[in-house]
Amino acid sequence: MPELEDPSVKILKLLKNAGNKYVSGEELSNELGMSRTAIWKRMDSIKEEGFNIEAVTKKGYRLIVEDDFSGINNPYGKLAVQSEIIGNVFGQNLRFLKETDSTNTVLKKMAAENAPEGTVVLADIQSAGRGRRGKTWMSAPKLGIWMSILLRPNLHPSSVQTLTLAASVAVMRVLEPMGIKNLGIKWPNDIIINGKKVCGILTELSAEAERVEWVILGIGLNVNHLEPDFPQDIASIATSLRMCTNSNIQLNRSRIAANIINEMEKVYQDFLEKGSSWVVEKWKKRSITLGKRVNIISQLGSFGAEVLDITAEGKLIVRDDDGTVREILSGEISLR
Ligand code: BTX
Repeated sequence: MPELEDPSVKILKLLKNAGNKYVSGEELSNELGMSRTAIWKRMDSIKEEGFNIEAVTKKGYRLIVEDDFSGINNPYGKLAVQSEIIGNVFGQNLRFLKETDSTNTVLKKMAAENAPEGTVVLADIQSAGRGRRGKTWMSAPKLGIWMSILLRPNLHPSSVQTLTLAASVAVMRVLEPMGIKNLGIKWPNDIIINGKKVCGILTELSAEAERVEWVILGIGLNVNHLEPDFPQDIASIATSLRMCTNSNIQLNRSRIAANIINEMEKVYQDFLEKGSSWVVEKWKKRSITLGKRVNIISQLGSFGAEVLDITAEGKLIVRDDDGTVREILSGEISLR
């Protein structure tokens, strides 16, 4: 069951909706069914997160919003993210950590303690971000979105790869309206801009033989990095949204994170209703891998091949240089 909406989130939503106008204490008190003193106390938690709220006698409260898409006056925190959530499930239970080792590790523990579907963990600083197969995910402090989402689908473990594809489709839907050129998905889960990785997805699961217990989608998105913010060894292969939008101001991580949570809820619902083939179709439209000649490192070894298609389970169908057609479940590919 989703948790009840935090009154501070509701207040923040009402203030945001009012734009630059004042909302009276009475109006807030009626909307929330709380006393005016209780409302006044809630304002502190909102201010603590970095929001600038003006209180004027006889007029009420007003949220002072600076430039809409700049990060400077757009705090990054639990209330900031939750006030942009539109669905009923994903992100209702949200833990925002100033600092942690890995959001996936935190959420795994919560999953074992019965956290509900749609639980989200976000961290501003992630000291030990993990990639696939023991690799490291560089999580520059305070610059990216380091987020994990918990799912409890009633699925066979073999369908989980499709959820990874679904997550990359959800992230793409958030980035597409930002006007970024040369944006696409590289199999299975890298989001690439101009040949460089902007987002990686790490899917972890716990399952019995026939049924999944939980799936964690770990999403790492480089947002406000400038080139020097990447360590030397990945600077040539990594990029950020800010670098690709040529923005001289910081992008609003709270809104982008919430948009991803919102899109993930929609894509997940569609996947459950319409099935894997629906996700795969959406994924294919955005793929930069299909039809390409690639080098593959997989459980079948390293070889060159041409990518023919992808199955409903998310396996890549390739024709190797000897002409043999093979299916690859997991691995690394690089475009030739
Ligand atoms: P991956 O195995 O596909 O990618 C890891 C590889 O990507 C690294 O070996 C390195 O070459 C490159 N890389 C490392 N950091 C970055 C970066 N910031 N930007 C671009 N390229 C990079 C991808 O694994 C899965 C990443 C998931 C990260 C999220 S963050 C929230 C959650 N918590 C956690 O510990 N992991 C996930």
